[in-house]
Amino acid sequence: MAEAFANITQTLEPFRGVKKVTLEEYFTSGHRTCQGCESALVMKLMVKAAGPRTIVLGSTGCMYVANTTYYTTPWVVPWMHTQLGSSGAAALGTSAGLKSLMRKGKMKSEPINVIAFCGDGGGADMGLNGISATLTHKDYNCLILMYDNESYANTDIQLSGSTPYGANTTFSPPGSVHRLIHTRWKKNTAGMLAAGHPECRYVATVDASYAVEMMNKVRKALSIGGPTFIHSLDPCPKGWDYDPMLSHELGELAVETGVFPLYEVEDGVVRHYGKSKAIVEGRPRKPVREYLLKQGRFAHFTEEDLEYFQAKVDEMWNKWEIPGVIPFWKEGRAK
Ligand SMILES: Cc1ncc(C[n+]2csc(CCOP(=O)(O)OP(=O)(O)O)c2C)c(N)n1
Ligand code: SF4
Ligand SMILES: [Mg+2]
Repeated sequence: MAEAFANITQTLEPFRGVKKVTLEEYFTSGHRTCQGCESALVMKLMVKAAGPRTIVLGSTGCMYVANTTYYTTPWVVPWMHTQLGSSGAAALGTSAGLKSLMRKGKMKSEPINVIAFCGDGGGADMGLNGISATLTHKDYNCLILMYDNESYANTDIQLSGSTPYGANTTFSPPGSVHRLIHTRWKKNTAGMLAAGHPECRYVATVDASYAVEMMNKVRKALSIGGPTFIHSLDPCPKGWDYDPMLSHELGELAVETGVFPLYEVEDGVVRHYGKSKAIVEGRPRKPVREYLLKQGRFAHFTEEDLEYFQAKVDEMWNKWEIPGVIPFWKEGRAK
């Protein structure tokens, strides 16, 4: 009997519209994130989508520090902190531990969701090796969700491999001698993980401005079986330097300008979503300046910087093997 649960997941049907979303909350009051923090919303939606029989592991960062002040916590489900860079190990270890305890009959056999989240510093940089290893272990059900606020935010907005080109961070302040200190293009984390892990059945990008779609991708990731990965783009009023009331709008603009494509890769098949799908089918993208110039971290950009940023985003849509996902093109193909 216990063996029967060895790799079975919960059945989590997609929410068919916002009115069908469950009312129960598993991430409630008791945190102290900044006003307008999109990552806090991501936590709330992530665990709402997962439901009560869920364990959440959180790597060091804003979503650990600001969510677990001494004697208070917003988490209603079991939650544990894991070291920065350890989300992969935490996900795999917890999943393996549960499986072992159930097999030995030491706990009731039932499918329990395991979610480990990490920031972009903890996921795209420091913990990339552990996430990669976990995505090769097809016998363990777990989801790693990377909330990407595009900096090491908790330690005062330092540059990460996920920080966009040219952004002003505490490690890359614009100056009179060098206007742009950060001149590297942002890592393509979801595309890289999807392309390189044949045992991983599901990788997706999400944006909490499209909340139902986001929750349904979490539900699919948890119920498909095996290790899965979701990359969430999270506007951060403090790090991106904008009025907190603009979080939702910036999330939409990231998609409408084509800066952050929404897609999933399920069993090797790519599916673009929502406005990203419309862009693939020919809808014009909004100019990236509409997104960038709403944020103080790009206030030092000149026309030349805006044009460069636009050209790089154009390249992603017009030249990549799979628009917004796979960045190669065949030798000899027109550039
Ligand atoms: C091994 C290690 N190095 C450095 C730190 C200090 N530190 C704590 S939180 C943090 C930022 C993490 O950034 P990210 O993963 O992007 O999460 P965010 O703070 O942006 O939410 C850092 C560098 C640490 N806790 N552990
Ligand atoms: S710094 Fe950014 S990610 Fe951290 S709590 Fe504030 S808004 Fe959220
Ligand atoms: Mg971060």
